[in-house]
Amino acid sequence: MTVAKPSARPAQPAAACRVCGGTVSAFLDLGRQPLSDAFRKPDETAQEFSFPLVVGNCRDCSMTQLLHEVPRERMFHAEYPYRSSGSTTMTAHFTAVAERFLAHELGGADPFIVEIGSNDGVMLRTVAAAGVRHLGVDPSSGVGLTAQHGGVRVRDDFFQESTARDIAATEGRADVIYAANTFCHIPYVDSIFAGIDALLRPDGIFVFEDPYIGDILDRRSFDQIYDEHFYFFSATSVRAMARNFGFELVDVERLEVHGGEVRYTLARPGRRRADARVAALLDAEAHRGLAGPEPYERFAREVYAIREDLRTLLTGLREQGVRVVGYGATAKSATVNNFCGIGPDLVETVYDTTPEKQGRLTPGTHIPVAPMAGFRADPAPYALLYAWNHETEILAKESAFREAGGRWIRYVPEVRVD
Ligand code: JHZ
Ligand code: SAH
Ligand code: ZN
Repeated sequence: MTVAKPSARPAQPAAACRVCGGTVSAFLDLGRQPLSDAFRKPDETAQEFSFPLVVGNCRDCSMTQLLHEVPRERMFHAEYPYRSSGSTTMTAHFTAVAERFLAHELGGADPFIVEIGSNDGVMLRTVAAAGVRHLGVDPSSGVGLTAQHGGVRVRDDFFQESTARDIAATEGRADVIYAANTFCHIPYVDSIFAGIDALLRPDGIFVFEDPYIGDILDRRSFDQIYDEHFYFFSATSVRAMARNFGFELVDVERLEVHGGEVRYTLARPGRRRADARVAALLDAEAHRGLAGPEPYERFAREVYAIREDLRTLLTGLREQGVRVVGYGATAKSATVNNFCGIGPDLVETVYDTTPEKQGRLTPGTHIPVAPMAGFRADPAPYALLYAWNHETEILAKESAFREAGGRWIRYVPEVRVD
């Protein structure tokens, strides 16, 4: 399998910023990549879709973003396989989010919560159980059906200005609009903000949580970069974006989930007092130079070193005839496998609990995905932990693997075996 040269300059060095129209300067080219959540059946022979995965940073508003956009219908559709409830940690996280909204954010007589990207209903089912008016908006109708079975109301649609206007006209305005791991997936922010403006009550809040660029740089988690993740937010870039569209950043909370995220709260100007955490994070970002090119260029060098080390480790094990399997067929793993050239010759099987991924092949490099039972029934001496963001949960339930002499391979923040 061929891999791009470490010295490769991005095929396209610059593009126009999707937020401010300024100049996005590329800092890392991860090569041509498949759709990260397109797990094909073994007998599907049609040419796989691929696109150039290049990431850059806007010189003007400092928003980190992809240079190429994948059409949204290719990614999010009836067969979209990701299920938010596949992790008990994430399920507990979203139950707590819902409980907080229910306890603190619902002022009026007939409160209304809207979620963008409600997936299988992991957050809204707690709201539904409390009997509070709500609506999830999600174009992936397969996961939406699961949400509906859990008592959640879902509109099978992409959220955008027209959707928001229609909801406001038929159901009234919302107290809270929430989006977890979804806003960073949507390039067309102008339409999103116009929709938020149409749908949010005057004192309402727009809350979103997404991977934090500061953590991605610190943890070298280059696998957060894939088709679905269009933006990589910081307090600096989110504040500039919010201002540009008539909103104010009033809170930021660091979260440990998914390898480090920030929850941002936006309100209409003057409606909420900004928490001191906003200024503190802005200061910290200025201090570490997040607006300049240096941290991104260093990150790109570190990512090439990880690829080198991971390939050396895996090819060495193959030469010794040692078996390696993968744990968690994550969307993130598409970037790792395709950037590092990891196919079934280096990782024989990837185990995953998601029925919609099992019996299929990983995108691009075609490693078979199998049900988790096989991980225990036919243990390999090495397991590559693709779902490293769920490490605490996974290591707790897989303690037998380590006790039997099995070893975990990690690739962020560096390649490590233990
Ligand atoms: P996980 C997806 O990313 C795509 P992925 C998306 N773009 C995004 O931002 C995040 O989700 C939110 C499996 N698993 O959460 C389930 C086990 O097999 O890291 C999943 O297939 N056993 C919307 O896919 C995968 O691993 C387990 O014990 O990178 C985890 O995927 C656990 C905990 C998970 O997100
Ligand atoms: N909020 C969940 C789901 C994240 S998966 C969680 O944090 O785990 C991202 C979801 O966003 C998918 O279900 C996808 O179908 C949905 N999505 C993508 N683009 C969207 C858009 N424009 N409007 C609404 N939902 C969208
Ligand atoms: Zn910009």
